[in-house]
Amino acid sequence: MSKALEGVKILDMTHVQSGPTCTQLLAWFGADVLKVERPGVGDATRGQLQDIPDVDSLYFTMLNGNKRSITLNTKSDEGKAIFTKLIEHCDVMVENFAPGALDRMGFSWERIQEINPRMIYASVKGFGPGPYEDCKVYENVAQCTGGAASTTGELDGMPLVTGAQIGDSGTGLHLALGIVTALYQRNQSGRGQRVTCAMQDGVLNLCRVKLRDQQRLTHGPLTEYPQYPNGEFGEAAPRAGNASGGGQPGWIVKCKGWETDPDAYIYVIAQAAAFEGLAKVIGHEDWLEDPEWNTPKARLPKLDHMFSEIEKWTMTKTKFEAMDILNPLNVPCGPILSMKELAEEESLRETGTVVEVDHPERGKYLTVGNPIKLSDSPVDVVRSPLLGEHTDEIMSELGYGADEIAAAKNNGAV
Ligand code: CAO
Repeated sequence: MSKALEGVKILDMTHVQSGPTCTQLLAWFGADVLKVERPGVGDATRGQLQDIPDVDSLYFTMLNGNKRSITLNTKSDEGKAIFTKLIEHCDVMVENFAPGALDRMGFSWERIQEINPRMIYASVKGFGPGPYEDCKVYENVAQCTGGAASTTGELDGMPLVTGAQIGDSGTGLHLALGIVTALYQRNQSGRGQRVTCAMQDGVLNLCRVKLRDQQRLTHGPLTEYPQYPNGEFGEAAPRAGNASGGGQPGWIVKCKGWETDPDAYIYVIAQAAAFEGLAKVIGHEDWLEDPEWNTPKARLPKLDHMFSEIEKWTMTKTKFEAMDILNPLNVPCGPILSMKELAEEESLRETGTVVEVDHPERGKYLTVGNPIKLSDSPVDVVRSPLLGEHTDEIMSELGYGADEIAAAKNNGAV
């Protein structure tokens, strides 16, 4: 069966996380991704957080599957000539260098268009045009500058970053959408275009509901926040602990074993439609007749007490038992699953969301496969390439003969 992006060639100049997540997704959809890396060095993540000495790290291998690697010094004259050929040869170029790095190499957007007017040139930067446009940015900086940190954390605690890589992988996802959209438009226009995603913008997009709340705040307190009605609201949308934020009261409560297992918790949403079943199962049938409890409005000022009563019940069950009992009652809930549990979860293996691949130097490792499932475009998750593994192969596809490849190696261009 063919794949959705078969025939699309990607010149992948990305490194670290944000760019590589984008190009890995495109590779899973069938694009031929040529990862360009500095000779002898490669993507810095190959050597970061190494768990096995001198073997490509999981940081690298889990972000660079299904790609081919060519080493190329794009700052040498010979390297620039080869790079120019790559620009002619490819449909899309993706990069996430510090601002201005490609211009400094001599490849401005204007120059790229001269070489290949059909080229789609996609970039991730920390910030869009404005006061911070020249700054280098990593994940947590984006979480802080995009609004996630100020709205995450305990009510009276400091701002918190989240383990979900919304700055890097989130922006990579945004960029991938921009690229396929530009490819679609190119079918009609015949022209390439510039696609840019700023990490600050990507995080803010994912925090859209918090900007919603910021504006609601000017019209009165946010009644679904735990600060209401007993606490105080300041001028900005506050942190809300584990409150659900969607107008349905929700919280994380302890389950059996919480004293020793840091993940023995479950998230429970006490929405009105399922309240009767929930009240009965936790032994609070009395709430159903009591005007102090039997409407969402009456419960709102005492959600703390309500969740502590729910918790008394969940503490008598494991998180999975609680899930099995609450789900048939239509109570939305979810156990706090650890990475260990997710890695071992059979159903995720069956859907290809968690995949085991074999690497010639590290052996078997787990990776997260493609979370986006297309019925007509199957995904085969393939291990990441070794540094420069496909240099010869790609050079010959560009038309270089064996002697020219050997010469390029001798002078350090590849
Ligand atoms: N041949 C020759 N030179 C190369 C090369 C190659 N194949 N590949 C990269 N280089 C050069 C670049 O041209 C750059 O040189 P100059 O500084 O002379 O222009 C240099 O290597 C380093 O690139 P960099 O500045 O991007 O790398 P860094 O480690 O200093 O910064 C990062 C890393 C991520 C902070 C920065 O790239 C950045 O801000 N990127 C945009 C935002 C982003 O994607 N951040 C997410 C990263 S994941 O958390």
